[in-house]
Amino acid sequence: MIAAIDVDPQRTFTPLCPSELPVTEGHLIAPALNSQAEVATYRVLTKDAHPATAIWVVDSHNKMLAPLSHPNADLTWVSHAVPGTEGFQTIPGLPAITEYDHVIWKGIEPDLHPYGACFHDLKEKLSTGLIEWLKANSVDTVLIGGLATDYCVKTTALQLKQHGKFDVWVNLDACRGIAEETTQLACQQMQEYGIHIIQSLEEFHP
Ligand code: VGL
Repeated sequence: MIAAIDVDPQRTFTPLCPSELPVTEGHLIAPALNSQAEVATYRVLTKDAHPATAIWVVDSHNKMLAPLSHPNADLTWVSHAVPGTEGFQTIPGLPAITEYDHVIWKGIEPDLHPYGACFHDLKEKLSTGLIEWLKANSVDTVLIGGLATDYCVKTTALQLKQHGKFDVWVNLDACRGIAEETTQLACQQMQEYGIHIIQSLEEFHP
């Protein structure tokens, strides 16, 4: 069975929320996510859900990406994806969350800042249950899109490959990255682990 996974397609990662973590064109991926879901049996949504006062929060963009010596929060970020704010909402054009087959919220603990959707912690000890849910539903192939390619999409794809042993496909047409250089590196790294990186759904041949 195939599952389509929409990784963090939230307004916080789009120009609709310029004071959070706007990713160029992040708000435009809904049609590509909807198309990839049509070739899958299941559709899963993951969402960042962060407290506004988490330990990794800084108050301006130029203080961001500073390394933290904390076991479960590696970098500083501005506040983003706070439940109850616009940034937490999914981008326009996606189904209501009740239409998905499964939903994962991550990052709710104020001292944890996970990127991947499979574990609550950076050390990958505390499962969110995503891998277990996919296995329980006989999923062997996952088709991933979302935001951002170079952080949460990359880490989710790597976790699904390494810990779940799924056949993993990342559909770039349904993703956008924060920065060009880290996005290219992320694609290289994913390919090294045996993940299929495809430009569009036409290249999906499970
Ligand atoms: C993300 C940076 C910080 C992402 C989340 O969803 O890719 N990136 N937090």
